[in-house]
Amino acid sequence: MRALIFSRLHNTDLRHQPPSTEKDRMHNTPHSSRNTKYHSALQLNTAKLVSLTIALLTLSASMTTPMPTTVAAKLGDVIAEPALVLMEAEITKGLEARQLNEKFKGYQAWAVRGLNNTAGARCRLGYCDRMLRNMLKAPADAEKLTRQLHQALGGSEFDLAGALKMAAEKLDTTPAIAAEYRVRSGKTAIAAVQACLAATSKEWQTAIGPLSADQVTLLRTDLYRLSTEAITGGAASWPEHPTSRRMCEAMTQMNRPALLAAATELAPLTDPRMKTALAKIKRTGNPKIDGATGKLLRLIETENGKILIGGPGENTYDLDKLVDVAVVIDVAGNDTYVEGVVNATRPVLVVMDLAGDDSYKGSKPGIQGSALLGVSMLVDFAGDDKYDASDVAQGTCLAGVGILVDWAGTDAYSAMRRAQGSATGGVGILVDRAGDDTYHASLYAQGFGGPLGFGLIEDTAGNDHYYAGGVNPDSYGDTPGYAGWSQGAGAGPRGIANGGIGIMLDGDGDDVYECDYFSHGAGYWFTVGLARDFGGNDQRLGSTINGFDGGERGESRFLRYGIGFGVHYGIGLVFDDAGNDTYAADHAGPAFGYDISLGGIFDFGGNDTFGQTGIGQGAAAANGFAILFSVGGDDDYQGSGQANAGDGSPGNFGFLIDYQGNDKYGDEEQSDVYLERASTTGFLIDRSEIPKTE
Ligand SMILES: [Ca+2]
Ligand SMILES: [Ca+2]
Ligand SMILES: [Ca+2]
Ligand SMILES: [Ca+2]
Repeated sequence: MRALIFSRLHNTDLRHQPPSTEKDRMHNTPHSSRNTKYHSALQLNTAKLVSLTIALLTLSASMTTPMPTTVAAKLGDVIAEPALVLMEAEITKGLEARQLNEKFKGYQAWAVRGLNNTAGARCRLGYCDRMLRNMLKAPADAEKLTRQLHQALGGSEFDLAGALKMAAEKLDTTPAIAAEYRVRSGKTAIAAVQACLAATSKEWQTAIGPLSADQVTLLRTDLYRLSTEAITGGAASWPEHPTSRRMCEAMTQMNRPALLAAATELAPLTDPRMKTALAKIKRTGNPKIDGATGKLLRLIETENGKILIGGPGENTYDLDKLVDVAVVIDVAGNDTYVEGVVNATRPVLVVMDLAGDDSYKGSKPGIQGSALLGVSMLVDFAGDDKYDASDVAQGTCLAGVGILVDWAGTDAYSAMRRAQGSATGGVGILVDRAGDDTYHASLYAQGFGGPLGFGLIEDTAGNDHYYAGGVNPDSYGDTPGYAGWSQGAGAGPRGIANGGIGIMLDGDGDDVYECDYFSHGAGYWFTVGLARDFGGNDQRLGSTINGFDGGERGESRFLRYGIGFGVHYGIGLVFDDAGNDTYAADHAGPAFGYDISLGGIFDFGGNDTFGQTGIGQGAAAANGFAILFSVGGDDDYQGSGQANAGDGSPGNFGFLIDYQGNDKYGDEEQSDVYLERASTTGFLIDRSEIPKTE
């Protein structure tokens, strides 16, 4: 079966499809005038419509969740959840009305069969499996997960342990219980740091305990090389499949409860109360150590490495010269941190900077709260900071744990491949709680989940700018562009292993997203990718605009597979809770499903614009499922082909569902059309009101 899937996928690639799907569209109503829901209902005037109306009335009456009349929602927990209940019912009733229920069940059953026949595939995660088995329920499930993660990491009570608990569950393991420390003085804070370091070191040894010496060597020598360094093209898989598979098997064998516990044991160090207590530390003696410049306060020996505490002036820490230092705490000043990898002799590294505008720089893989076979955390509590790195950086892991928490300031993050909340074989998290920040990376970044990975970026506030792509040429001969694989993207290296979970969360602020192929609410190969923006007017611009270095692009601008798409057993979803937003992709998105996958966009308010595309806007192909759902506002659906889903077996299902507002569709206005047949199994449902609840 696995082999069958492979050959089928290769033979039905999108490149053989015409860029426009206009021809498949079947209009049942004239569009020359803007019609009210009831006016257009009269125009349809068919028996089917009567049954649909009855079905909807039944749906409205059966709703028990109250639907607020206003669609303004800042945190997403007001309207998102009940709106998705309505949406699911709308889809179900729509399928029923056209007697497509059995066909849709057949589609879902096909997916289940595919999953059953490949059960036990390398690095399969239960969460991805369940989402693919219940595609109709998947949006509601993802909405809840993203909301709860955002509340944990972006709420007033920062709760990293809570987020790690959710990550543990999604990685099919039991969550660890976070230790609690009462810290008031510098002394109790140092004791807590020491205890956290000891506990994490112990859990890490347990995590790699099941690995043979050969497996450890394999991961150390080949994991970065094959998963990252060698990826210079389209990036859908890794080279040297037999070796790559052995590495994925080794990551599977790691003790995952201990791996997650290693992360959880560090969570108390991200607490601002820890910062307050550590800031009270006074100088003892005149400590000196090779690799650190500037005045130092203390150097403490522990069984798990030294704890170095730097002073309030300017310091430079050459972290890889500080070979036996496991923890650096700097109380203030504008400091410079160079490199900082973990390795066999220093498997755990923690950097805590309490104040100042700091510079973090280096070029080795695995720095700035990132780990290649180990555990690393960077917490920066204040200041405008600059993070410059190359691969595997800024809250990223390759078989391990990588966490970066930045509490404040206008920060700039720049890296290349695997960065900014990117995880393979563990947990990779980047949290930035405030400021107008910029994120720049080329591949597998900004909330990326590879095999057995839970990768997450949470930016709580500020007007932020995200850039992902611009370096790797894409793998398609017929369209220009770059590979991106970022911004709430899950992906499995095809032919090697299933993908993980990639999540991008952004709270307040007007944000700009630039991304290249396979990005932004993106799912590819037995995986889940989620991107959610909770507030502000956001622009999803499509492909990156400038070249990676800021200069002119080599390739023309084009985004293929982007902004809420699933492909080859993938779930890729975008949620946006408020604001006037734009969604742009050139082909296979926005909101596109392809080959036993679900792609979707769920927008809960504002006047939104969905750019013209070759295929997208609730469109599906090669047996896919797509949903574009928008509540409130006057939306502009540019181009044609909305909700396009041609005939097929087991089937394509496309939905564009719009509630409220005066909306524009393509070059013809057809706002408030109650229901239109967009294509054989494509539904365009536009209601002037949110269905009433009783
Ligand atoms: Ca300092
Ligand atoms: Ca700082
Ligand atoms: Ca910031
Ligand atoms: Ca928005």
